[in-house]
Amino acid sequence: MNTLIQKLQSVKNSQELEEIRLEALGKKGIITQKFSELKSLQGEEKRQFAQEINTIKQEFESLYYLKKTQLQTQELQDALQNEKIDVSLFASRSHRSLGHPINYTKDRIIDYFMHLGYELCMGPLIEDDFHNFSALNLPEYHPARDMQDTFYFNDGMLLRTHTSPVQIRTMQAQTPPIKMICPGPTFRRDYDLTHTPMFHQVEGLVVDNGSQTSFANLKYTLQDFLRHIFGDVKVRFRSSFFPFTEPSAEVDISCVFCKGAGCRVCSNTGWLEILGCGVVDEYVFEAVGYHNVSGYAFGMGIERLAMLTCGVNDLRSFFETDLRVLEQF
Ligand code: 2NM
Repeated sequence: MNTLIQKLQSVKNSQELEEIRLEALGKKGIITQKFSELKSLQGEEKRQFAQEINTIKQEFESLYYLKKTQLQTQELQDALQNEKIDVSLFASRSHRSLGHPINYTKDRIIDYFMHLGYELCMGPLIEDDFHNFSALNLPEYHPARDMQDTFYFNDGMLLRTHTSPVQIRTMQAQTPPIKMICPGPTFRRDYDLTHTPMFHQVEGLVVDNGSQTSFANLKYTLQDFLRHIFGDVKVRFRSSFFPFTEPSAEVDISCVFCKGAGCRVCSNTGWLEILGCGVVDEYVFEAVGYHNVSGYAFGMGIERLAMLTCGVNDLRSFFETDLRVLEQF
């Protein structure tokens, strides 16, 4: 018994402790065996022996639990010491990334408008004719509705060709004032060097009661937005046409590569076309049941912005999931 206590006092780790516990209290342990000797004893002798071994057992157990706590505390301290991670160390360069350029660019656009209080809205990718076309003043004979450009399902539903249906849905569900942006994938039957059947858009919409919004508000917002994304660039508004806005404009920035001098990227014009915008046509407001309101909207393709800001010159490299390309971001 005394050797057990001695051993217990000099244990160095949990494993040794467990070995000694089994030596004493296991099935064939010394103390366990003493208890089985009780069977062969009687009366006063049995009582005394029982008392003796119970005392021994208690003595062993109390020392055992003391040791156990000490060792556990010690082992935890050791683990904390040895498994410490230096969080100030730099991670390996190859494992740091801004993410996919499309997402990175999308997030930068969203960030800008959310700071201005725009609500982030999303909607279905599979749309009906009303939300994707009719409500946007795209009449039945309009070329954009042609089978050439739109993916149709057998039941007349379609893959949205722009994110504008989200704005129609938001206007139907809310009342002015509205300030929203809707990012997301859009689909058109187009596939060549500069078009993929799936591409991404961000569109914005502002609606307020009466005539509280103006083209000047739109112009200021987009000018500030473009300088936020591209830095110190010139911005110009060119008169244009969209079925859902009047007046409409396309917005160019001075070429970020040649600074306006003329190069291959800007086809020697010195300008890059970045987005479309306009004052929302009264027809659209009628379609969603709005009266006596005014508003403006804008839309842009994320791929084009990503190509210009991330230095990507082939649209297809966004969709090939080639790690050698993606690792560069
Ligand atoms: C553009 C250009 C101009 C636009 C308009 C609307 C809506 F729903 F409010 F009528 N959504 N998006 C719009 C206007 C989009 O993208 C080039």
